[in-house]
Amino acid sequence: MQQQTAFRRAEKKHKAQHQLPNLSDVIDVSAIDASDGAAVRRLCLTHDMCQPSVLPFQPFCQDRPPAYTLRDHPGLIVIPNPFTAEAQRWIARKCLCDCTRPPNHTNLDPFFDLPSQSLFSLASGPTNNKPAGALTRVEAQHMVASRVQSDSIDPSVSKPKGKIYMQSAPAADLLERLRWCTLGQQYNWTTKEYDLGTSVFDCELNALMRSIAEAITNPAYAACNRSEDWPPINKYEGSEFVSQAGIINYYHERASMAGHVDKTEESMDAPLISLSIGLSCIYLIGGPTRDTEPTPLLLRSGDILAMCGDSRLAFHGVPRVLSDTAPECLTLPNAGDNDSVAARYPNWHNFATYLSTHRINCNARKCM
Ligand SMILES: O=C(O)CCC(=O)C(=O)O
Repeated sequence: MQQQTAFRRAEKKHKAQHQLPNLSDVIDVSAIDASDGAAVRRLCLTHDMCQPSVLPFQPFCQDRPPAYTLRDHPGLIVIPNPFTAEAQRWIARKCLCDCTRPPNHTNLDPFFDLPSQSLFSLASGPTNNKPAGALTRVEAQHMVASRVQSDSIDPSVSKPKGKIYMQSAPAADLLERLRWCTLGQQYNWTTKEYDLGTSVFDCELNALMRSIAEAITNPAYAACNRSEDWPPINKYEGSEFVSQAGIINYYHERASMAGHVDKTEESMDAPLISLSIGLSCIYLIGGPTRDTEPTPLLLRSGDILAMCGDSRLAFHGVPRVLSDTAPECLTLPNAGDNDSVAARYPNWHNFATYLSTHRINCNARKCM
């Protein structure tokens, strides 16, 4: 019998849904002492996290928040939640309202003709118990595999390829089936190429991603008295970063994402920048093959993870989402009612309900 790879073993260990999550070997960089541990080292950002001029609010709590890297995963940078509560809510609103609309693609597209209004507003609105078919009756032509695995996908959507089926579903049910949407250059999960056309990458989200790219340019290691040499972290000049493609992943509490490498982009020098919102998760970061022992990391709402240098081509995945871990700044029903963008995206209580039981990951890449 073929031996399981180290990555697969770690996935199985952390994924076991019948067990309570075991966080004993999961690294929580926020709990690391200010100097450093054996495997984690603190970084000093050498550039500020600046408010992009297109954003009407301050997204960051500090100019130079603490940042960390891992000895066994050169180039990985984790910044534990540097965002203001308003910024976290803004990212959630963007990911649920603006980004899921056509021409961006979602995993539901092969099955449902999604409306130009976002699925989230439709599901939250007064028509939310009307079958979406009334608005979005569609032809389900073939099954597109989602990389977010789920054991609760409605079997009625798994239709044989090539057949045409009509189906309709309430918008609220479809929202529960939303697994991903693609931004900018549209990624094709079948060919593994960016060959499905291009939509305009949300300019405000791009501005936020670029300000993060600038802040993580060439960070320094925080002073420490160990003589061991650690390699440079990220020499990429962040002012050149443009979000050309992105994926937003929507995880319900029992969802996971299998280990993979993101290697379609031509530009591997630029970091892949990834934001977490909502529930926490266990994230596995490995090496160039599945045989490298991965490190499990705890990612919380607001955390930034950047894959730079060698880690840009590392296997990674999300074996487990952790229930009941979303922060109150997201889950209190009126938390976002006075935000500067509240008029544009009203009724925070609907977002609060979704974020209490879901994790959103929003990532951006430069392709060329
Ligand atoms: O959800 C995450 O944090 C990881 C997402 C990811 O690996 C991807 O979209 O390629």
